[in-house]
Amino acid sequence: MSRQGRTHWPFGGALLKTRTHGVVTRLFSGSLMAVRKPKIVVTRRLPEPVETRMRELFDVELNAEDRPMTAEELGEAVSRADVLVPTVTDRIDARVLSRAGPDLRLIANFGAGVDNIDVATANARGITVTNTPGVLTEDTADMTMALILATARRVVEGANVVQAGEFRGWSPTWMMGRRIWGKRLGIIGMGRIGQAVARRARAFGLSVHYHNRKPAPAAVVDELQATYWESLDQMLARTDVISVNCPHTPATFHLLSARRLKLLQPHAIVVNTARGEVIDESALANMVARGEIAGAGLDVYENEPAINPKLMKLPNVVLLPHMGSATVEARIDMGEKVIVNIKTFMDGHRPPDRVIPSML
Ligand code: 8YV
Repeated sequence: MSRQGRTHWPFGGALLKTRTHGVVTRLFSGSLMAVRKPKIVVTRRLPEPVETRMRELFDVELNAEDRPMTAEELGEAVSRADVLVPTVTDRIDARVLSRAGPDLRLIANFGAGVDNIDVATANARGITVTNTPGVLTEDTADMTMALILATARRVVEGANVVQAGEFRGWSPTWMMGRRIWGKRLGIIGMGRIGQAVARRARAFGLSVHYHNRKPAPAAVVDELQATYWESLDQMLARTDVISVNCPHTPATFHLLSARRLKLLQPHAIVVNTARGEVIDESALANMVARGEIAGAGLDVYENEPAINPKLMKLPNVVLLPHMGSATVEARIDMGEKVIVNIKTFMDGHRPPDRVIPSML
């Protein structure tokens, strides 16, 4: 759709157009006559310092109630905003985007994953999309290790026994889990988070194996002593712990399909802190229930917040409520990134975290 005749935004020096309605924004040879603060709609509650800064910088609509918006409300939001700040809980699909108003030029996602946004449709409508990579890497990797340890060593099961007042004393054969030291970790997706998981895993005595679209840079391979498996099938059959760390894209949907899960050894455990859609959740639940896979540690689910009821009944799974990046530090840094992306875009520059279709 042509954007001619629309307010041109970001504001780019001499190229600026004058708005004929509302607040006038115009620069002449760098001199500011009047600046309209951009209208930002934020779909969820963000950490307080982030909201405070947004209030100072922008004409911002915040969501004090923190209630996820309906598709209808998202449609209304894009029809009146210059910038939308959504999160993983908002589905910004072609239908929502069809209601985008003439001023919507940027979707600054609060989150690294952008599978909640139809980026191709947004771009085709002249809307830039940004995300927040890099600042949640270490925390998500920590949570991955926490799930590996908790699943292999039955941490939640043990804690539940104590909390229920059922600890009757030590026994040589009680609460035995599986050692992780000396085992093989198979990482699916060797991006920032995959590498951060590998670094931690090495310190825990695991050897690092990975499957990726292409081999990691030589320096990374050297540092992590990582073995590349071009064939995911072969890696699955030869590793003890599988960690999903790739984004959800059309190519990775059900990458761990029922067929591939069957390649795992029965003592293997599967951990996922990336996106639920990468695993066939129902097949995983059935196989763990039948003892064909030893256990699973999951932070994400195919149909969040719904979780396959079968999984909820199994003692050898650890289930977390999508909290991989839930540290005060990461969430403030993510907000800071959103602000930098918006500000840079407004200033007429390419925002640092622009998502381009070839990344997906
Ligand atoms: C975020 C995440 O909490 O950034 C991501 O991709 O999965 C999470 O850690 C969430 O996406 C926020 O929108």
